[in-house]
Formats: sequence, C-alpha cells, structure tokens
Amino acid sequence: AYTPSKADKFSFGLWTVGWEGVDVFGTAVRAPLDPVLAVEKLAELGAAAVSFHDDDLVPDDAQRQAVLARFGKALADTGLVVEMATTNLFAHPVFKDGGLTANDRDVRRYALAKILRNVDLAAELGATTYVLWGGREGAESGGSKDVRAAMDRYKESMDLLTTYVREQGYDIRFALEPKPNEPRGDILLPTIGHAIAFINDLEHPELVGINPEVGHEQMAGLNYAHGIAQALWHGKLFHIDLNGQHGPRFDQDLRFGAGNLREAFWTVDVLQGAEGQPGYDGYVHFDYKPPRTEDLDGVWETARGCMRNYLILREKVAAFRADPEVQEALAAARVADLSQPTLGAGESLDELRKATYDPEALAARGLGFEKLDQLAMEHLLGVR
Ligand code: GLT
Ligand code: MN
Ligand code: MN
Ligand code: MN
Repeated sequence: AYTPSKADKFSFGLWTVGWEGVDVFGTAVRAPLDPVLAVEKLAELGAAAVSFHDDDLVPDDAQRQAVLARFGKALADTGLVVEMATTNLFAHPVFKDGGLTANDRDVRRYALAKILRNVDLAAELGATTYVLWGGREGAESGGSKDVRAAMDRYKESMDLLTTYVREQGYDIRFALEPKPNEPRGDILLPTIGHAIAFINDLEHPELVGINPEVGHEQMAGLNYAHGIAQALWHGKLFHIDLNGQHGPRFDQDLRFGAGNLREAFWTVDVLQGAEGQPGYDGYVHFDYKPPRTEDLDGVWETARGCMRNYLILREKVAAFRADPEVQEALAAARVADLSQPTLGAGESLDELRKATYDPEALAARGLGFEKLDQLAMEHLLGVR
C-alpha cells in the first residue's frame, strides 16, 4: 500500500530533488544532480512525469544537443513524460527587476525571447502545460513600479504567447503561479484571486489558467483548499504545486504533508472531488525543496514522502467520505442543501419576498460543524 504507480500521475520539478541547498545565508550542501539520474530515480520511486526550467535541463547552451539527446533517452527508457515546463526568469542578475514587467524594455524583450525558445522545447518534449512564476515581477518600494503599466506589459506578453502557441498549433496551455512575496518584497499577481482576475482580461483567457502552490497561498494566510476549489469553479486549475508550509513566514517548500497537515487533508479532498463535485485530473505535481540537512539518500526519502503522504491522505479522505457517521453529520450540517438554488424553479422574487420566515427559529438551528470536523480529525489521526 501507499506505493505509487504511474496511474497516480505524480510529477516532480527537476529543480526540486535537484536543489543544491543554496539559500540566503549559505552555500550549496549537495552536488548538482544529473537530470538523467533524477529521471531514473523518480521513475524507480513510482513517479509518472517531470517538469523543468530551461536552465535546469540545459545550464550550458554549448551542450544543448548532447544534453537533450541523453535526457530524451532517459525518458524513453523509463517511460516518464515531461508534462510541464517553465522558464527561469529569476536567477540571472538581468532579471533583478523582473522579466516580463521589468522597467527596462530590453530586459522584457530578452525575457520573452527566453520563454519562446523554451516553449518550443516544451512542445517538442510533449509538455501540455507551461508555467509562469513571476517571482521577480514586483517591487521593494512604492514609486519604482507603475503597477498598471506592469499589468499592461504582463497582458501584452501573455497575449503574444497565447497567439504564438495557437499559430504553431502547440497543445500547450499556460498556468500563472501566484506568490505574495519572496524574492521581491511584493510580487505582482500575489494570490490565486489576483491571477484569475487578470486572466479574465487577456485575449485568449481559455489558454491561461493557474498553478497555485500550497505554501504560497499559506504565506498570505489564505486557505489553499478553498483557493483551489474556487479555481476549479472558474475552470482555471490547470496545474498544481503541492508542498508544505507552517503558516505565514518565509517560503518553506517542505515536502507535501509536512507543515499544515489538516489543510493537506482538505486539499486532497478537493482534488479528489469532494461532495460529488468534479475534482482535478491533471498531474499531481510536487514543488518542494529537500531540506539542507539531507544528503542524496535523504532527498529520495523526501520525494518518496511527498507521494506516500498524498496516497495516505487520499485513502483517509475516501474513508472519511464513505463513513456513515460522516454522512449523517454532513446531512445535519446541511452541506448538500447548499447545492439547491436559493430561488425555486419558476418562483419570482416577489414570491420569495412574500414567503413567511421565522428568523428566531432559523437562528436556533445548530449546524453541527464541530462534530463533522471532529470526525475528519479522527480519520486523519487514524483512530477511525
Ligand atoms: C521556483 C519557485 C517555484 C516555482 C518554480 C517555477 S521555480 O523554485 O520557488 O515556486 O514553481 O518557476
Ligand atoms: Mn514555494
Ligand atoms: Mn519555490
Ligand atoms: Mn512553485
């Protein structure tokens, strides 16, 4: 049990298991990880797919052909696929004021060219999602960024990119990844809500969705499970970045299940399709950083842990939903009633206004939410 297989559609960024541990205060603790080794080991552990930044896979352009040939062979040998790709628009000093929304127009042009080149590679490797995490799109101070002009330029780039993939006939959709701060003091499109609102104003909104990361929403004090449920409602949950986080503090990128375990339970519940609502059917993608304390064996433990925790929670969620006492508690909590339209079929607002209400009696009805939550807690704690 809890051993993943390709059918579980688990996916890892090459930069996750490959993180060398460079942080703001310290240098690398681990050696660079060969992407081919990452592919082989992730396949052995039961993953189905990988994702990458242009620079994770091809750090040195002189080696491009050779690197891609070796990587392609590793994919073919293991049966792993590339499901998503993205662009590193944050590491090089040229991006110190952002990529697509840098004040310097030459930087913006370079950023767009860098994306286009990797979109071609993504299409060639069969990726169907292209992520844009705008970590450097933002500011540390008030006067330095004209936010409305930045939105214009963000939109301009998204419109050019969606038009490009349509013209090329690529089967690729874009997914914007929100984050409130870090590395910039304030990042543009800081939350799921900001990103979805922005997408509505694009030329091809059907080709742009979001890639929300657990920790990023939690850094903003927000409820990730609610956020992805709303994204599903909008048809915008194109991809996910699962990891762990302990509340509002620096971006911890812990393995999935670490940090806020209760929210991880409800996250899996939403992804699996809570309350008979459609769930998420894309790749279950992990974006985390194996802590600096770990050697390479420890890295593989964390990758295994991400997948095991998802499978354990998936089983717990299913048991919770199937539990007759839970079903009773859900009924007492009137959860299904919320799916009933407020106005009756064929009823007029006038009839609704004229109906008789007894607010005191309605107010006296308890909802029993605590009993329901205690049942969830007991499933999670393994005593039911
Ligand atoms: C970077 C960031 C992640 C993003 C990656 C995609 S890169 O590691 O912290 O949250 O998902 O660009
Ligand atoms: Mn993160
Ligand atoms: Mn990260
Ligand atoms: Mn991420």
